[in-house]
Amino acid sequence: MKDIFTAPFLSEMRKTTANMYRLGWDERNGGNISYMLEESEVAEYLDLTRVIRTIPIGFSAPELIGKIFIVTGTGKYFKNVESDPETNLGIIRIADDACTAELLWGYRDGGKFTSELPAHLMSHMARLKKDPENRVVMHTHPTATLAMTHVHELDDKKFTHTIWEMCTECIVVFPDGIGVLPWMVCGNNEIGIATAEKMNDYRLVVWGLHGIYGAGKTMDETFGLIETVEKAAQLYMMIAHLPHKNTILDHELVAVAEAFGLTYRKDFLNL
Ligand code: 2HA
Ligand code: ZN
Repeated sequence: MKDIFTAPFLSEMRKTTANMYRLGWDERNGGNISYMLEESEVAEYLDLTRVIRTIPIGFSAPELIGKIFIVTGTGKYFKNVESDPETNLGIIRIADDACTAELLWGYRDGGKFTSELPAHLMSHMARLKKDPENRVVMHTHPTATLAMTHVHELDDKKFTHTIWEMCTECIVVFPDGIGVLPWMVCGNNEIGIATAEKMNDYRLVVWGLHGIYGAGKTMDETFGLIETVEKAAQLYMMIAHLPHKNTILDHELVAVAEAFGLTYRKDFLNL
């Protein structure tokens, strides 16, 4: 059996959480990541018949029975994942009853997975229906994106349109747009269901006055989606209060989307 501290998926979690912390997106225990792993890759490092303990997940995830995830811990700080992954992360498998997580590694201090597990697993279920290769769900509190939710209408079309207008790359990176939820209480099944509903249409879901969710095939792709929204939101917060001399016009957004051969939300433009 190989040493789990050499596993590529563990080093991806360590590097990504450290990077996000340094960007100032994940203050204190803010943010959480779940990353679906192949059974065969985990079996190189862990005895999959050895369950440390079981933890109820509080809802039923039948489509995820047997699936294995590495997940950040509740109350844990992204700042500390790099130096102590075994306390701040856990590897869980969804048990045959669909409502229990079997802990295979981690949460060494008796902890458990993020309070946002419902939004994560429900989002995984929604995205896997659209893209069987989806692996990552990431939640974070990027500063400008959050600032923008204070001053911009919380509407899928209007929010996406403003972000697309900020820089040419945006429509190329997320031609499917951004879903936006109003302020809601976090950490429960209700916000999980609302997030997953948006994930039927989008890989990005903004939580008004809270943060953002991204979903993708790899850690890089998912991080890149959120990073691009955050860059555009930074631009918006720099220019929103200034007289606008130039913008990317809707027919120009069409030209970009068509030049790149994208399937995009044409209904989000005012043509
Ligand atoms: O885990 O970000 O939404 C802390 C949070 C809750
Ligand atoms: Zn949060």
